[in-house]
Amino acid sequence: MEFHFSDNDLNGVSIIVPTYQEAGNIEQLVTRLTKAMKALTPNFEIIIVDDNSADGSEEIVITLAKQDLPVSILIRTNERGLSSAVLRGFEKAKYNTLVCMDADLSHAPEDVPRLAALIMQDEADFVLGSRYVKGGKIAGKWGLFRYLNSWVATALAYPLVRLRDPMSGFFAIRQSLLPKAEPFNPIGYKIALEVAVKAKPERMQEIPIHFGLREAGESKLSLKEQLFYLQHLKRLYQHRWKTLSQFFLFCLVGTTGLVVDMGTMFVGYGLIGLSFRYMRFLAFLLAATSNYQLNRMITFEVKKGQHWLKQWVGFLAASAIGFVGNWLVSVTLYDKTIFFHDHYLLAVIAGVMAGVVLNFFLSKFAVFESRFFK
Ligand SMILES: Nc1nc2c(ncn2[C@@H]2O[C@H](COP(=O)(O)OP(=O)(O)O)[C@@H](O)[C@H]2O)c(=O)[nH]1
Ligand SMILES: [Mg+2]
Repeated sequence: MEFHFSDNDLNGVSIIVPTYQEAGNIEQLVTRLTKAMKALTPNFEIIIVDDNSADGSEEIVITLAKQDLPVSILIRTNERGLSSAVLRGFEKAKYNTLVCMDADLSHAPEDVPRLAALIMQDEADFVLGSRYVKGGKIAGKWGLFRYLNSWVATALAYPLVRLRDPMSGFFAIRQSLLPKAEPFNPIGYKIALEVAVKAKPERMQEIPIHFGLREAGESKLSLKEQLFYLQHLKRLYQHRWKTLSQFFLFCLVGTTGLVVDMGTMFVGYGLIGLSFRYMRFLAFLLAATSNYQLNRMITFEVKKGQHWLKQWVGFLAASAIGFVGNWLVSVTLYDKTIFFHDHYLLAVIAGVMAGVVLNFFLSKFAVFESRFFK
């Protein structure tokens, strides 16, 4: 998916509203927005980006536009998704201040001028409507799970960008940052996070909003979206710290390998009573194969069609060499120093760490990202 942003130098505000099945909210949204915006500037437009809802939204917008309300609708039939809808709206926008908000009236139209004004008055390049700064509020009662969920999701994004509410879908941005931004990869829901990371605004502000209840229709946020979010985070981390985040995932996968290894031993040796020696070998092979598959899918995201068997052999070799490194380091430390001789478990840890690092770099450069194994 590619996006093209040319520089808009027209002074004013383009408000982008992604919609899917929001017919029941559009009229109120547009009339309240128009009233609120007129107090700030006569130069504004509302662009609804609808993914072919076919629920009467189009007719409603056409009727409103006929009443001289500055609204238009872009209907997409070949793409779906909230983030890409917003970016398509940004492409079409004609003014130099862009705002993105939900259609369901949980974002108050009356708050939009406050967001936009900070950009227009050159006090910020990115303004986030935030539920979690002082003065921010959330209507309705949230259960413990929802709080926890939101807190974890926010904390996971914090190293990427210092925002208190990166999950918010309510923000304003200076248009001129977009043409220079790094390519957007709009998966999932978190468009504010994607834009803040890729467009790198220098001056960011979070201002409190009262997050209301959805007026009509239903939320489209599902468990699937939450999984998309994890994938989105992974992409952003890899974008920022590629090798480091691969290493982190590699270690995580390694931990699951330990579980496979121990589970295999428990079943084969503990329950069935097979030979310990042979089981060690089998368990290693199973654990290494499961690590291989997970690293292939998650850590290095190998594309389909690349040679499974050849890479598998390469990965087993890398693991074996990693083990030799582990052995050499721990044995050398143990043999040559009094300290590690006395603290032999620390020698084991040092060996494991050396082995993991060696295994990682071999897997990365000599197997998964090497031409030879493709
Ligand atoms: N164009 C478009 N808009 C979407 C899509 N999914 C959600 N939206 C809109 O994005 C906004 C936020 O969605 P909503 O369901 O309210 O999510 P919630 O506030 O997290 O429950 C609303 O205006 C939706 O209509 C989509 O796939 N395409
Ligand atoms: Mg909503």
